[in-house]
Amino acid sequence: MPIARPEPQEPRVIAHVDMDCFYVQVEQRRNPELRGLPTAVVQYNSWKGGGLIAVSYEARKFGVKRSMRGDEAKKICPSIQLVQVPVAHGKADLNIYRAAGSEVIEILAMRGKCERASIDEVYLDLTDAAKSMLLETPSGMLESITEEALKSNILGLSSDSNNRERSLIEWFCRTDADHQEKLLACGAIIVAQLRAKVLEETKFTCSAGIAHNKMLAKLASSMHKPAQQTVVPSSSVKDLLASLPVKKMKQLGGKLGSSLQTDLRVNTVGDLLNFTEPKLQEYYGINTGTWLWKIARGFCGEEVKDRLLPKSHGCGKTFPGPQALRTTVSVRNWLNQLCEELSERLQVDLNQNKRVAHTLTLHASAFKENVIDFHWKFPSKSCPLRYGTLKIQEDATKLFDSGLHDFLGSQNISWGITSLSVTASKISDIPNGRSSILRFLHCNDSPSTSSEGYEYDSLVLNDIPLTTGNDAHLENDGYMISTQKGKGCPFASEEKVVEDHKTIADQGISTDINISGASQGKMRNKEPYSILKFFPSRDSSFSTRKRSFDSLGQVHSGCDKVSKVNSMEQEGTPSDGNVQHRASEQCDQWTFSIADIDPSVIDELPLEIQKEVRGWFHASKQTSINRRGSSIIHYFSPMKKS
Ligand code: DCP
Ligand code: CA
Ligand code: CA
Repeated sequence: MPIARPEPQEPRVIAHVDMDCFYVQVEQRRNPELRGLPTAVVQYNSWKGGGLIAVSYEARKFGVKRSMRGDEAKKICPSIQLVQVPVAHGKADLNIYRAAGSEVIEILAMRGKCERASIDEVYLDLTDAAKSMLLETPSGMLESITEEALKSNILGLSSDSNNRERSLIEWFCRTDADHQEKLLACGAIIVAQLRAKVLEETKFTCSAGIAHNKMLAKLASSMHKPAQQTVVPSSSVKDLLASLPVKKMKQLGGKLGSSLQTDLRVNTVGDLLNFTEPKLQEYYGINTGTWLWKIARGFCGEEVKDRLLPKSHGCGKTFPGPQALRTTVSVRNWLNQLCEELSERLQVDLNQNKRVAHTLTLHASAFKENVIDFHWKFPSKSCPLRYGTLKIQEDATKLFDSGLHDFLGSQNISWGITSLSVTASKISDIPNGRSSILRFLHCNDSPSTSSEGYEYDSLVLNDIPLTTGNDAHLENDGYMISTQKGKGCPFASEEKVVEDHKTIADQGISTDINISGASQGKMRNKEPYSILKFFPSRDSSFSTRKRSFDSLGQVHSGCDKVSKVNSMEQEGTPSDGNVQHRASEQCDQWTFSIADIDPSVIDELPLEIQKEVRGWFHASKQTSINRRGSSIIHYFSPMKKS
């Protein structure tokens, strides 16, 4: 449910930038011969020419739409060029599009706080940049107004094509406008500059909305496309919302919007003005009521977050109609493929960005054979995320089994799975100490791959209860290709293109990270920068071919299912929370305990590592305290399944 945020003290200047027909532009840049031609990108699927996922503006003129299949598009636009999405792991591989999105973000982030909102969208907070511009050019900003800025669409500004440029210049240079609106004009100039830079450096066009908050900026960015920008002065907000269908508003596309329409006869956002705040609260609760009251007035206090990287990673696929998976073997096969891709992306994120994901979630859609039971959904399941393809596969399988068990209850009937996805969320930076140590665990010359140097195979977040979908709400900024169910789609097996930006609503979990690494990767007999060589060991077999790196073994048994998942991790780990380095069975065994570290050695270590090793000591103490029963987990009984 949406929640109202407090309004900012000072007016903000916010932009929302969205790439035009993004995947098409990426493909056109790869193959410039496609430029200017009606083009569409199609899903990996040969049935009826594949489902269209991105359509160029040239093709849109012929009436080609995203919901169509390639064959259908060819009928209405015979010259259309269809480009297939690249494929990996038997499904769409979106890496080239993600990378292209990152190129754009790098440029857009140059002028202010930047939040990556989806594969092709960002929010920018340009307040400071706009203030600086206004300070530098207080009276009349003519010299900074670019040609691109003069193409802006200013909501509420009446102008015909003959005097358009003149009225825009006047609007930008008004001396009688209040401070807030002057800042907005500066924001529009900055966004025009940024868009021009994006075009120059990446060859991509984008569209943007510029307003005083995220909600209005987002609404505006899609109003004039492609390659245009729209400004929302405060004076135009009322008219904009008066005619805006509720369903077009973010967060009102679903049940809440439908309820407004049917229960309150609210069809446009402006219609909400007929209700007092207490009335809306009476219908929808305090938070949502206030939020509705505020959006009716164009208020939105949500801040632009400083985040250039995705909030989560998800991989999914749909199996419509006869493609439904009906055996655990087939589900496992697909889960393994999805997990493999997820694991690769997590590894890249870890290597490149030093970020770790903490929660693994499995979502599925299912049906029961010959049972019409639309209410009983396959529950989404989450557990702590352990790094390493095999571990992710293993855990995802357990989550699936658990979900299937709940889904079927005591019924012993046939079932089918029509979509599967695995998502890694709750991503955070590795704390400084650990990120520093990573440099010592990797070869300097191979920062990005797992084939050389050490790998963190398993990062486990303990203490997270296994949650069901009821708790793990998914805010979907991503896309799901329609499965065309009712249309009879015999061979279609389309990917659920799960975007990078799904969020699992906060489950109120915060805990320590348990980094452990029972290796399973390729060989790591290089040990050039290992911190381990700084420490004495009971067993001096430092020539061991393969080492794992366990730390802070804070394992608990507070929740039955979690402990099941964790138990795989715990096997062989010390119960006293010592740092222990444990080689796998086939390797030379050697162990290492914190107790073995001579504290005087620490001062001789590089500073970054000193900090981390001291953290181990600290954690070791903490752990022993926790083991005596003081951990917060002891106050809670294991989660009951609903
Ligand atoms: N996408 C997808 N499946 C969907 C919707 C979108 O795979 N159902 C992909 C392809 C799009 C990209 O995400 O190119 C961005 O989606 P947008 O909704 O922003 O649409 P476009 O960028 O293609 O077009 P527009 O110019 O309307 O923004
Ligand atoms: Ca777009
Ligand atoms: Ca978009």
